[in-house]
Amino acid sequence: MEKRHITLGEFIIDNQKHFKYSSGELSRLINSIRLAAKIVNHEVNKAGLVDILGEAGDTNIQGEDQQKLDVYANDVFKSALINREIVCGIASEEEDDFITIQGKENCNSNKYVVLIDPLDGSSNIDVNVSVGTIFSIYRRITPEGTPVQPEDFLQKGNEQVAAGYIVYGTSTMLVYTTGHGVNGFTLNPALGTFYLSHPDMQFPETGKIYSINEGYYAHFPQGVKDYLKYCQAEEEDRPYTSRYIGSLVSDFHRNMIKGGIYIYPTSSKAPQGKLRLLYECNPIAFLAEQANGKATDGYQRILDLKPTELHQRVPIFCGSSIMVGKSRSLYGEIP
Ligand code: AHM
Ligand code: MG
Repeated sequence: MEKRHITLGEFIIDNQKHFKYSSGELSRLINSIRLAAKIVNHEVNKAGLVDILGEAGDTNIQGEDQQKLDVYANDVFKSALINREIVCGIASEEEDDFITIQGKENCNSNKYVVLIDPLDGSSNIDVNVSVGTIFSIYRRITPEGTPVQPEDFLQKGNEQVAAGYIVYGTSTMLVYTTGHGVNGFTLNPALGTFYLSHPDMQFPETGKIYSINEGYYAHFPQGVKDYLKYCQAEEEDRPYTSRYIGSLVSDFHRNMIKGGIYIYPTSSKAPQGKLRLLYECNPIAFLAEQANGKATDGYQRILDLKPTELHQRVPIFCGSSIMVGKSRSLYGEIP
C-alpha cells in the first residue's frame, strides 16, 4: 500500500483536539506562520540572484547592522499576522517596541501574542549558509478586547503555548511544539507543501558535539573554560567534536538530531551573553525540553526566568540532557 504522507496543514487540524475548548485560533495562527515561512523561503533561496543581498543601511535596536532580508522577513511575518487579525500583539527582534493590533473598530478579541526573530543568523546570508526564523506564542494575560500591554510579552518561557523555528537550509524545515512533543516538517519545494518528516523529535540523552564560538575563549568565565577542557579531554568517549555554524537554529537543529550541546555564555565582551531571552532562548528552551533535552542559563532553567525587558539577553546552555547537566556542574554555584 502507498505510504500516506501527512501534511503540516492536516497535522495542525488533527492536533487541535489537544486543546480543550479550542476555537481554532492557535491553528490559524500556526497556519499563517507556515504561509509566511514559504514566502520568506522563496526569497532566501534566491538571495544570490537578486539585488537583495547586503545591508539595508539601517541598524536595529541592539545597534547591529540589519541585512535587507531581515527587514523583508520581518515585514512578511508581520503582515501575515496583522492582515489576518489572528493575534493581538507582536514583538520582533527587529522592532524597538511591541506592536499592538487593534482589529476592526479598535476592538481585538484575539487571545495570542507572537514574539519573533524573523531571520536569525542573518550575517550568514551573504555566504549561503543556513539561516532561520524563530517564533514563540503566548496567551495574553491582560483582558481580551483591550490593547496589549508589556506584561503580555514579558511572561516566563514556561507560559509558552507554542514555539518553533524554520530552518532555511539544504532543505527547508518547520519544526514546532505546542507542548506535546516536537515535530518537524520538510518543505517539498515543487509543491509548496510541508510534510511531516521528523515525527516526535528527541535529543539523544548525550552526544559528541559541542557548539560554541571558541574565538572568545579568553573572555569566557572559568566554568565555561573548564567545561571546554572537559569536552576536549582524551577519555573513552572524548574528545567531543566542535561544530559551530554561527546560526543558532542550524546549530540547535543538528544537535537535536545528532546529540550535542550549544553554548552562548556570558563573557567579558558580552556580560549578559548575546542571545535574546524572548525571541531566541525561550522558544529554543521550550523545544529543547519538549524534545527531552535541557536549557539553562548556566544556573537555572531558561523557562523559569522572569523577563524584565523585551530585548533582554541571557546566556544559554542547551541540548542533550546529560551534556547540559555536566556543563551545569562545572559552571559553578549561583553567585
Ligand atoms: P542575530 O540574531 O543577530 O542573527 O544573532 C544571533 C546569532 C545566532 O544565530 C548565532 O548562534 C550567534 O548569533 C552567533 O554569534 P557569534 O558570531 O558571536 O558567535
Ligand atoms: Mg537572532
